[in-house]
Amino acid sequence: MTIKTISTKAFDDQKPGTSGLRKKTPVFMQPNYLENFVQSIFTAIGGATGKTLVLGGDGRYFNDTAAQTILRMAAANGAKRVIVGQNAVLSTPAASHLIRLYKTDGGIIMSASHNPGGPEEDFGVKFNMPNGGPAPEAVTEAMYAATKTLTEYKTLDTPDIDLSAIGRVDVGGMQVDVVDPVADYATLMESLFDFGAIRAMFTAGFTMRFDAMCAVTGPYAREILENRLGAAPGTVVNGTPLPDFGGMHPDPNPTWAKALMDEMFSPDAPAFGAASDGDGDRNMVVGKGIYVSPSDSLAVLAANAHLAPAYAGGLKGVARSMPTSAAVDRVAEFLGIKDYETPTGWKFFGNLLDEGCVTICGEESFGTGSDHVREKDGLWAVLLWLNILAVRKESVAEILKQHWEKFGRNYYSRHDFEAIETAKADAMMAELRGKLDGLAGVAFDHHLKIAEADDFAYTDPVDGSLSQKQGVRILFQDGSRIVMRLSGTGTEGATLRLYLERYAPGPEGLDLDPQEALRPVIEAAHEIAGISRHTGRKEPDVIT
Ligand code: G16
Repeated sequence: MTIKTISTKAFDDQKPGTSGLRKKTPVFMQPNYLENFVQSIFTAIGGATGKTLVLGGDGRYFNDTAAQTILRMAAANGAKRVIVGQNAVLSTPAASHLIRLYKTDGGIIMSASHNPGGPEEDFGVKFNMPNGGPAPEAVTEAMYAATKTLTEYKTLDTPDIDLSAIGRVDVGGMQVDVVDPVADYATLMESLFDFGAIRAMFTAGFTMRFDAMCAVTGPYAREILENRLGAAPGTVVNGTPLPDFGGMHPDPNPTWAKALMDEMFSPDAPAFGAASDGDGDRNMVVGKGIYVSPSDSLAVLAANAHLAPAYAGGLKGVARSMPTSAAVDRVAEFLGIKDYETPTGWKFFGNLLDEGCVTICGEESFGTGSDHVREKDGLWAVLLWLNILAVRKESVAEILKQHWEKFGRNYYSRHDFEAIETAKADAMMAELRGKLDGLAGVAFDHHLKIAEADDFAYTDPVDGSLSQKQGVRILFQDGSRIVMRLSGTGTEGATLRLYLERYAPGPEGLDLDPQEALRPVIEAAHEIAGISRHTGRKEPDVIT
């Protein structure tokens, strides 16, 4: 086994987005593309020499080949040990847990999350820090800087490593530990929740459906829900991970998890439904005949978390991304705990969790999690819901109804306009930013009047770092809100995300259709931003 130093040329498009570097798979498969980025990760973290890392991915196409490349490079760069999931598979929350459990120097996760997988679809790579969380902006900027000046990378001349068998192998002096991807994570979940109460609920006939969308969560969900908690065999569907996710778009929302939605709105729906995404960090929750928006799910979880053993002592605080609805703010106010508003991206929660400022975090993009790891965690959210249902012995619909009666309802929706020509999307955002200063006082139909408008900037309360241009906010006098930003996870053109919110204090008007309740806000957004004038689009591609 000899270390080889390979000459390479820098690529100019390796700037990490909201969550690592995501590109079309053929882009990642170009000679040296993955290698350049991995070498740049090592540069950004001060080299790999003597380090212990975790490695795993969501099993999508190219996951296995990329894992071999990364292991060779880690060995050639002097890493001491790599803990890798069997067959190079780990869900993102499980990887975060392993990084923390084994006190490693971080980990590399191969995933493009909720984006489709396959030879012509998407692939991605991100680095998580020793705290288990996604690299903060300062580190991703350092990676990007390294990609621009890179001239060579190191690799090891060695055959493929057998990652199918659990155990230890030596690769050029580096220890490779192949571990069961599920075991440690399942044990962690068992330590957080009242498995006895949930098991008793299933024994008493409680029914649920979990759609793993042919992605990484299948084996985790089968082990935890069916084996450990006694849910009926077949509760988990699409439970076998496939390299192309069986052609599914593993994004758990009403559009892409349509089969689950149809089942949950059918006459013989189970009591509870959930879906997870490509790498297992997102979740969608549905009750019998009722969809739970991610922002509402966060609020309900925060209000009821004390019913689960891990959170029985109360929450230190909560955090949500700026575009997420303010529903959780009302819960925080009621509980008398602090509530933080961060930019989009789980990485912004890391410092707050590490400093013990918050216990639970969430995002409108189907992400919820707690301080048990430093990633959002799809199955965790499902288990917390199950724990709450087991204790309250009420349906999802009853719990939501009571929540809205107590706190009022933040009607909320996100409209996505996908694959817009980048130049057109940029022009629209530039025009919008240019007129923000003059928007206060502008009035629309239905008594909507703008109170203020700005471009969200965030100063991290822990390390003082400043993140600017994180999304345009238009705030109305009645508490309604429009947020617009371009996605940082897409791989094709630009995706405009339009976030819409309106608060209904109740007791009247709590059970409207969200799109109807939001109509005046939607119309105002189109008028202000000129979406169809700029993009030619009138209707969104996805509504969540
Ligand atoms: C990632 C981030 C999330 C973020 C989401 C949407 O999720 O981890 O924090 O909310 O992207 O980002 P954007 O609106 O920029 O597309 P995931 O599940 O893709 O890793």
